Amino acid sequence: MRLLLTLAGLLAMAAMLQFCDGVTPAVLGKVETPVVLSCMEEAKWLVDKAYKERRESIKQRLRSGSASPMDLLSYFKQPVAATRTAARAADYLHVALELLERKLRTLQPQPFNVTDVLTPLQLRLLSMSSGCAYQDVGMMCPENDKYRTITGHCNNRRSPTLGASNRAFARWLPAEYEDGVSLPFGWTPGAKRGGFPVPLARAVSNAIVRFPNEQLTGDRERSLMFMQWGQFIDHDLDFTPEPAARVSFTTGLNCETSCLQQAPCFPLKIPPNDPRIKNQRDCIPFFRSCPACPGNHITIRNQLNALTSFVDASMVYGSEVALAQRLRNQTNHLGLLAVNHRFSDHGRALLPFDNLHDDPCLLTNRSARIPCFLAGDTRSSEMPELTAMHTLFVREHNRLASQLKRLNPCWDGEKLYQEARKIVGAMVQIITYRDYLPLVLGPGAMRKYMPRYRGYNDSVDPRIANVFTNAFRYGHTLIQPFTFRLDHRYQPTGPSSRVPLSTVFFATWRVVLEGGIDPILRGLMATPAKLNRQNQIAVDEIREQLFKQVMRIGLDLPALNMQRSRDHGLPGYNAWRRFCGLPQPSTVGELGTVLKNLELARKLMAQYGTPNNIDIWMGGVAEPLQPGGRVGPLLACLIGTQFRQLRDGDRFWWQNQGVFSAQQRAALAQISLPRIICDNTGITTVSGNNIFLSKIFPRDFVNCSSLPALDLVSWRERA
Ligand code: XRV
Ligand code: BMA
Repeated sequence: MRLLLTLAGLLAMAAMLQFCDGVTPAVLGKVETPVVLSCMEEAKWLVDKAYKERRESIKQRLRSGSASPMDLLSYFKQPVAATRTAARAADYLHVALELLERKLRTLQPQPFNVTDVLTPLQLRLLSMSSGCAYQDVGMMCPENDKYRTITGHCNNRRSPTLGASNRAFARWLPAEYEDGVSLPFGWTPGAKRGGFPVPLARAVSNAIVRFPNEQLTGDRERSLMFMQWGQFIDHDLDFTPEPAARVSFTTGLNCETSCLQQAPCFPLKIPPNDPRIKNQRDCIPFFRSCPACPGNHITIRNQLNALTSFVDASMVYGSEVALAQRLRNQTNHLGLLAVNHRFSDHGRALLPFDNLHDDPCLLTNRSARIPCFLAGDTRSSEMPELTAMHTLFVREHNRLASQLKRLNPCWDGEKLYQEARKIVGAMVQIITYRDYLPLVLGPGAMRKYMPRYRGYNDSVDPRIANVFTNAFRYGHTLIQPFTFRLDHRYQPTGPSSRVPLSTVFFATWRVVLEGGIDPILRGLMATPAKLNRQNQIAVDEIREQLFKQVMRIGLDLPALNMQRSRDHGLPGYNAWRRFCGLPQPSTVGELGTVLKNLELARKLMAQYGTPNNIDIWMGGVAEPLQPGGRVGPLLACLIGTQFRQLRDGDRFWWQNQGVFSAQQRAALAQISLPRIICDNTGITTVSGNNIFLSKIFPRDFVNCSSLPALDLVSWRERA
């Protein structure tokens, strides 16, 4: 019904459009400004209506007890207010442009670019009326700031929004969309990419990623903690929000239950002879990431980073002021983070619970009634190993705040909080750059991409690149199919010592009721990571059964990675090889040489037809590993480049002049992740250095007493 009204409106407005003749379809003509503004009015009405209906319908179903797990997941996908505001402004703008384009298309069937039709003034008007422009005004940065802001604003004084939360990703290469501006490759059936058909992401996953899991190879030189640190710091760097209103704005279709492909849904189609999903009309649900507000004149779709880009422990403290406040203990002046009041872990703190009206964690064990945890990042309950890391760092913050209080009895709660937060941020930086990255990149790429630190450079862009959000998912190749839990002698803890991963997603009850975080941390230290081999890329627990307890169907994480890269308009394998100065294979033989594996090259060519089109995640993880590293040359370049920018473009980098005193830096250089575990758990025997390397108990393990504790004397302030 709505569509008909819209079409009637269209025809009326079409009369106002004048078209130029010309060879360039881009220069269609001028649209009257009132038409542009009426599209914005209509867009706002549609978007608000969709959000409202969504809320109502979930409330209704919650009341009647018929809400599906998917409803709940999507309802709480955007728990933070500024993310919602940023996403809705962009929604207004995109729907308005979509409406305008439809109007024009009825009169002009040839392909054209809607934004080329609008004058700069009209684009500006749209930007203002959507709320997008508002985000850029009134940013004053303090002159003498001792601490990072929660949102990352003002880290870069010349360009205060660089690295701030709820801003668009950086683009290192121009986006590539099927229609040039917004639609992902694979959207239109039969449409080609550079002359070749686009394979189904699930088909690529089936053909290249799938392997008999009994053959899984353990990594002799990496612990499972190496995998876990990757996810933990990824959640410090980026989170891409998805629409909260998961109904198509322009038609009212519900895309959770339906497999129709209509914005914002981009469900993964099922190929013939799928090993698991026999009904080819079924799909794997997929929600396109929220579009970001466009920058000045740039109207090609980009996506939002809800987090601060900096390595600043924002997964502990939050990336928005309101959340950061909620995470603090407000009842006293000790600078503490809030902890759980209902449960403790053998007397030690657990994360506070979130007060979601209803939440996915409850669905993993209906009788246990343990909700999701609240942390600085919304994904803290996704798996118990991740929850253990969040818990560890909240305890470390509170330990540091208490010690600082003892050294400086006059410090108030704010000072204690900020100083402890500053130390925790430095710890995350040190563990990441000293211990973790060298084992990701290997010594060669480490030298190349991470030369010695030479001070803050305000012309380095510290934003997360859109491609990094996909490239860093290389870590999925390290995931074991189980959560491992070990007792104080590093022995399995009985029946629940080795539980399949598919039964731990969102299972906070396993942390609260099955022994706390110590057995999990021991499991991470004393179990090898999975080794990424070219015929053993990712396990079926994440390829067939991801989130199956809380979704209507098990998800395929590798396939989602590929679909996501198309959703984000990321260029293909060879474009990124060129970006990195690496040779670009064009034939199966050349690809075989690059991959050092002709059979794999043949399989990839059978899927994609050309190396150009290989999705970045797939091409990246297919490459042979760097000597001493766990990624190939392409991912080493993308990951190395990103982390260098996060270091050199961070004014609060722990080694930058004036951030810490020389004595404080010397003390900080002694910290280690195993020592943090010693200080905050009941664990007394831990990995020696490097925690990401060692994994055989007792050979690679040491007593806590042999590891230096952080000496805080240089934090004592003279009165
Ligand atoms: C919530 C849970 C999001 C919002 F309020 C509660 C979640 N959530 N948790 C995990 C979503 C996920 C899935 C997910 C998305 C990830 N899990 N691990 N890394 C992830 N990255 C995502 N973007
Ligand atoms: C606060 C309050 C207090 C409690 C304190 C412990 O959040 O809940 O009741 O004593 O934590 O530090």
